[in-house]
This record gives sequence, structure tokens and C-alpha cells, in this order.
Amino acid sequence: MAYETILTETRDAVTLITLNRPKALNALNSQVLEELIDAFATFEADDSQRCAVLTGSGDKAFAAGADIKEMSEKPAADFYLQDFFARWTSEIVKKVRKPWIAAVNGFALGGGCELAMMADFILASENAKFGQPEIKLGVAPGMGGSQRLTRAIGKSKSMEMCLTGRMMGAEEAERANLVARVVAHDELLDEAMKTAATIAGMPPMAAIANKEMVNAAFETGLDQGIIFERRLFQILTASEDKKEGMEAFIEKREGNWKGR
Ligand code: DAK
Repeated sequence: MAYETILTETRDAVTLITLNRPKALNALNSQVLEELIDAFATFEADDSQRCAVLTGSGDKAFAAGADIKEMSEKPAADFYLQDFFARWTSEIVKKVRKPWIAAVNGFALGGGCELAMMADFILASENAKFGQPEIKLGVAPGMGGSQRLTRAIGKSKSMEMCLTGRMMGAEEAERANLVARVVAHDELLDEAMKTAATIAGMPPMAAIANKEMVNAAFETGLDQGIIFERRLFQILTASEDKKEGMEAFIEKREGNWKGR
């Protein structure tokens, strides 16, 4: 698929995907959605790729939301009948088993904040601003924002954000556990690529298992989550990479991963 609204490149085992509508602050229209789904599917299918980074082009925005101009024309029946936004969750969140990072370089509002929260974790530049301002448009989050934001930062803060539509700066977002780390604006992409390269250098099966078990903490009760973790741990003990990892440690050398 030829992309018009995003850019993709691979650097060794890391795929970089850049939202590329800077004049519209990378607003997410349906073309972006389709292209992103394709780019993530390509990343997932490529055995040479181990981790991805998603960021926004330009200096101002990761993504300033779903494209209000496009959506304002859409009848409510279409939103409902097309189960609008469902494909983001099914194709990007559920089907992408490899790790990916959102590198938030500016506004991450509405759908932009929701997209960032679909990532395995968020690295933010000092200029990042997060918010769910949909209430000001007479609507509400529709891509998981009320759920993921609440799980990340708790009810009180999430409720305040959704009800007032106010933006949260990077420092507050780090304090509130919405983001893993804040870095200087100019260093964000380098830092995100470096972090992704570290993850890409890990045993791939173990990376997927680690991702699955952390995600299980959000989807199951504690007892079930702990059993799930233990089972994945037990499966990994049978992997070739576990044998290699332990031998490499004992022999004081880097592991040579087979991904099995
Ligand atoms: N969609 C489309 N275009 C956008 C946009 C967006 N979300 N955000 C910004 N732009 C466009 C602006 O219209 C402007 O385009 P031109 O006028 O130059 O053609 C350009 O990007 C630059 O924006 P500004 O001139 O506004 O830049 P400022 O630095 O002054 O302000 C801002 C930056 C991020 C504070 C401001 O652009 C802003 O407030 N943007 C909207 C943020 C927002 O509300 N995001 C949440 C989107 S809502 C539904 C309808 C909508 C939704 C769901 C359902 N139905 C009809 C049922 C919404 C879901 C969302 O995600």
C-alpha cells in the first residue's frame, strides 16, 4: 500500500511510523486510520522487525484528534452501523503482538491521546500536551479514552480531564503515570529509537510474552493474571532463547537470539 498520510521506515529491527499531516496537526482522518492499520500489519508480519515507534511529524503535534472536519459531516447512523473506531482496537491493539512505543512530540488530544494510550508505553517530549477535549464538541471519547485514561491515571484525574477538556502537560502526565518518561523535545525521537532498539535486541518471544502478561493485568483479576504470568513463564523456560540467554550470561557474552 502506498501511503499519503503517514511515513514509514525501518532502521535495523525498528520500524518508525510517522503521522504526516502537519498542517492539520496530524488529525486522524479515515485515510490515516487505514494507512496506520496497514503499516502496523506490515510491521507485525515482518520477522526482521522487533519493535516500532509511532510519532507525529512537525514540531507541534503527535495528533490533535480525530479529524473534526471529516467527522462533522458523518451521520450518526454511519458511526453506529460502521462500528466506527472499532477497527483501531481490533487491528492495532489486539493484533499487534510485538512491542511499540508512542513518542508524543506535542498535542495528543482526543483520538490522538487515545492512539498514544494504545501503545505499550508513551515517551513524551517536554512539549507534549494530553487531553480528551471531546466534551467541548458535544461528544465524548470514542476510541477507548475514558477507559485507558482512567486505568492509567485514576478516576478523579481522568474524570476532571474528560469533564473539563483541559490539557495536561508532560510533567503532570509523568507524575500521573500516563507516560513512562519525559525527555527534552529535541531528543525525543533519538531516545524513542534507542529505547526501541533496546527492546528489539531482547529475545523476541520473551518480549511478546512480557507484553502479554503486563496487558493481562488490565484485563483479568489478580489470581487469573498471576496464573497467566506463570504459564507464560513456564512456556518460556522451554524456549531455545532461554537456554541461550542463560548460557550467554554464564559465558559473559551477548545472547544470540533465535526467536524460538
Ligand atoms: N481535526 C481537524 N483539523 C484540525 C484538528 C482536528 N482535530 N486540530 C487542528 N486542526 C487543524 C486546524 O483546523 C487548523 O487548520 P487550518 O485552519 O489551518 O486549515 C490547523 O490544524 C492548525 O490548528 P490551529 O490553527 O487550531 O492551531 P493552534 O496552535 O491555534 O491550536 C489546538 C492548536 C490543538 C489547541 C487546536 O487546533 C485545537 O483545539 N484542535 C482541536 C483539538 C480537539 O478538539 N481534539 C479532539 C478532537 S475530537 C464526532 C465528532 C468529533 C469526534 C467524535 C465524534 N461526531 C460528529 C459524532 C471527535 C473525536 C476527537 O478526537
